[in-house]
Amino acid sequence: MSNNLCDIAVLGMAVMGKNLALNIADNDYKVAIYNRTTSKAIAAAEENPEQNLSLFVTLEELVANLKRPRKLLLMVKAGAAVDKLIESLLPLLDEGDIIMDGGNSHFQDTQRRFEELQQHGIQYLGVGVSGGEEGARRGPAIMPGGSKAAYDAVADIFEAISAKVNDNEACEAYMGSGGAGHYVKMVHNGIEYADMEIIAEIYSLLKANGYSNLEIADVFENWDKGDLSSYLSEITVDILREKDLENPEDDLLDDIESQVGADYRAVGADNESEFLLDHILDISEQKGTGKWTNQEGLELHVDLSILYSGLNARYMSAEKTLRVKASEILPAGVDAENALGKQNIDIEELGNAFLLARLIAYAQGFALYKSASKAYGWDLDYKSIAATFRGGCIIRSKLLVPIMEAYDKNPDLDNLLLADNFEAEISQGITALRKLVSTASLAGVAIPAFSSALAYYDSLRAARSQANMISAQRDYFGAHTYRRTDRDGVYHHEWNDETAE
Ligand code: NBP
Repeated sequence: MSNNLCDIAVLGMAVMGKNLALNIADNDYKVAIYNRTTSKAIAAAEENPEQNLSLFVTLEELVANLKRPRKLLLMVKAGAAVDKLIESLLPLLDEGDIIMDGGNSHFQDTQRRFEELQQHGIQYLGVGVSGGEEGARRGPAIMPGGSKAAYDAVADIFEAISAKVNDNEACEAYMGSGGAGHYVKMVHNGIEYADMEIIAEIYSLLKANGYSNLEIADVFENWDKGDLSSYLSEITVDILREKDLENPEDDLLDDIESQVGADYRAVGADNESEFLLDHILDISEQKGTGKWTNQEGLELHVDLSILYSGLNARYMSAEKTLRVKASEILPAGVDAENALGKQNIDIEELGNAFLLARLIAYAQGFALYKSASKAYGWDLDYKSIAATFRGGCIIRSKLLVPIMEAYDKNPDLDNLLLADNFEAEISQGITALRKLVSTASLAGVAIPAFSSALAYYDSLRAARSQANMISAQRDYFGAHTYRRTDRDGVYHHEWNDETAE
């Protein structure tokens, strides 16, 4: 009888759950599948008859058909659905059974569930999974956190299904206790927002300076052969070369029309273009993990300006009608004739600025890891995080290899930019970054991620900052006190007898 029991259950047969279940089954595990709406689970099983999938209609049947300790991977919508499903499962499980949440849950929810389930003797893992549908099916990056004993019990499955790099190195690793896994995944997404924005800004700047879509694709393709190689650059090349669809889906267009108004939709677009990209509305959506990352930056006092630029750019993009209106009112204040043109762009320098901006985005993300590790007592392993990102996930890039090396040399590095193996990237990139920010500024093209990268860099290298003025102002209007450079202690100065408060 026990030979027929399943190794693991996957609950939730939407895009991610179905593809992960198939991936696990590919690796010779017997997978029990379940979906609240049974028809979707039936469809998943019928579409894949050759796979090692066993469908169960009720949670009772599902649980009864699992090997012990039972292993249940929840792949349902993040939020209330996870709590509801755990609540339904709890009476059916025994001490030592393992629940894993592979969705994009907020790390604090994961921490709470981890602690609550510990009281019931249930082992809990919050599992960050990156790579979208294709990653789930062929090999995602996996970032589990929570019970270490539970991780040890499922590590062989994660290792088998994860993306592999080099000579079969698995892109998965235990990240730490409680919500550590979901935290690592959350910040991954924050870095993803930044990297996407950096690429979009290069596209926008090149386009404004007269480059065609195909020329921009060639630029990214050439960069991708060297140190700038990354998944996001690769897909950018494909996107730039994609021709327009012959039959746009009318129902989708109607939906967008109700958001922004038909008159505004195509303003600024090249309506004659043969390329799909030129017909895509310039409003980008977001699902929340980028926002959570930035909220954590605020909470833990970490400068995430490039990551925040990526998020803000999406918020600003949603203001389409306002932007169209403002474009007619606000002067650019530039001599457009001189400011724009291919002669203003040096592609090699642009590539150097790109690499440095990407490095600074990683530096900000990893600075958040460092603060979080201390604040939440996780003992995060930064080298292992970088290693996990090398395959399967959206931010996989060649730059992760020197990042790993930097943390290998010094696991407690203060800031990635201070690692000596980035001296070349920094010395080649910094002047290029300055020129890029000036060129874009003189052309009136917004490149907030690059501008933030430069401001972060210069703020970081300022041995004496402007904060003495802020402290003086605070003491002036609010008697908030200040410290001195020449002696210890806290001081207040009577700046002006008429000062209120
Ligand atoms: P969705 O996030 O769209 O969730 C749909 C699934 O949740 C369906 O199976 C649905 O069942 C189930 N569900 C809901 Br909604 N409420 C439920 C409840 N109360 N009890 C039981 N099941 C419930 O699915 P997804 O896009 O596959 O993503 C799954 C998770 O993975 C999410 O947390 C997502 O953020 C994360 N993720 C997604 C991606 C991606 O590229 N899509 C990448 C990485 C991570 P039903 O069929 O009965 O409605």
